Formats: sequence, C-alpha cells, structure tokens
Amino acid sequence: MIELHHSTHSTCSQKVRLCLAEKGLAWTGHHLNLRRFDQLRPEFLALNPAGLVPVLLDGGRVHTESRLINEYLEDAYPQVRLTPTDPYVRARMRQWTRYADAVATEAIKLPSFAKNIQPELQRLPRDEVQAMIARIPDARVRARWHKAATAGVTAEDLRPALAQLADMVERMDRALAEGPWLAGAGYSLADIDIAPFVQRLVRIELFHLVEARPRVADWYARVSARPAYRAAMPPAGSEGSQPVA
Ligand SMILES: N[C@@H](CCC(=O)N[C@@H](CS)C(=O)NCC(=O)O)C(=O)O
Repeated sequence: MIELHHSTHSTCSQKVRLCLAEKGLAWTGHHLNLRRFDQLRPEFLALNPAGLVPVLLDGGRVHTESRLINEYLEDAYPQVRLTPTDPYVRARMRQWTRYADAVATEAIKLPSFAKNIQPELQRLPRDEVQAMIARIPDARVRARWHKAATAGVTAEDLRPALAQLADMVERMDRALAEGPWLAGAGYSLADIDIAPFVQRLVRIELFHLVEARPRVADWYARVSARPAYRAAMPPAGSEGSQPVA
C-alpha cells in the first residue's frame, strides 16, 4: 500500500501527486495543515525529522525528498515510464529535476509565503505562533516563518527569488525551443517536477513571467490539460478560499 503524507498547496507534495497520478497508482493520503504546524507533530517528525512534506510510505517503508520519491516510484512502478531511455536525454531530464529541487523549491517559497501564508500568520496569537516556530528543526525554514510572522517579507527580500524565478522561465523557454517537453520529445519527470512551480507563478500573480514566453505558456497549457494534472493539483482560487489548508 502507498501512503502519502502531504499538503494540498505544497509544491513538493504536488510533484509526487502528479507522478502518482501519471502512473495511475492508488494511494492513501494523510493531509497536513502546514499553516497549523501539523508538520511538527511528533508522529510526523518520527517519519521525517526535518519536518517537511512530502513523505511517502510504500509497504511501510519511508521515503522522503520529493525528487527521490519520484525516482523511487519510477524504479518501483515502471509500467508507465516517465524517464527517457536515451542516456543523454535522461541526463537532461535529471538536470531539470535537480534544478527543481535545488533552485526552484527555495525560490518559490518567499513569494508564496508573502502571498498565501503571511496574512493569516500575522492574525494568529503571536506567542503561540512563536512557540511553534521555535520548534521548526531547520534553521532556514525557521527564519522564513519568523520573518513572515513578524516584520513580514519585503519587496527587497523578494528580489533575489523573483530573479531566480524569471531565470527559471528563461531556461524553460530555451529548452522548449528544442522540443515539446523540457527534456525533449517525451513528457517526463522533468515536466512533472517543474509544473508545480509554474502553477504557483500563475496563482501568485506572477503569470506575466510565463505569458512573456509563448513557448512556456504553451507548455503550461499542455501540461495543465493532462488528466493527471487535474487530479493532482488544487483548483484555481483554492489557496485563498481555503485559508487553513
Ligand atoms: N527538498 C524537499 C523540500 C520539502 C519542503 O520544503 N517541503 C515544504 C512544503 S513544499 C514543507 O514541508 N514546509 C514546511 C514548513 O515550511 O514548515 C523535498 O523536495 O521534498
């Protein structure tokens, strides 16, 4: 049995849900409300001491890190292939999955916090919030929550992240000049691991970055028309209408 500990609006969880949906795998979900700090509950920390979603269990065995989870699913459930067979194209795919993991995941966080989390966080009782934030295991994650809960994310704070996200879209544009999908001819884990970040750009009103690159806008239209995307990704507007999800 596959179980996924995840959060609806977490881009890392979305990567894994997309992969599961493309492969047509059945899974049982355990939803965490990150804005209420479910990720700090002892039972979740026992699965991932970093206090981060997603966590996938398969036959009771624990997997963390969304990129590695998708690679595991690809190895364990090869019936639907999401990895190119050609070694060069496969290496290109891995450039993208690594980029999503190392760059896009961090870059999207501050703009997402500013738009989706900060307004609600600042309305919660300050002492309670600070006590929860003090328990966050990772210093960088802790600092981000602290900033959002206190002074708030400023335009100056956002500048480096926005530059990285604009660069991501430019990289995508260059890759898509060579083929319909990020790694070339076939839809792959490259597209899956990047799609949540592009959706987030759209949802936090940074769509102009995508609109300015017709090849990327066309890629996003094709990705978001896939049945798996509709099954795995939250509907438009749900970030605001679901303030504690
Ligand atoms: N490299 C990790 C990053 C996981 C991560 O940052 N997860 C976020 C959601 S996208 C999280 O759990 N945040 C909890 C928090 O900020 O306290 C992965 O790809 O799985």
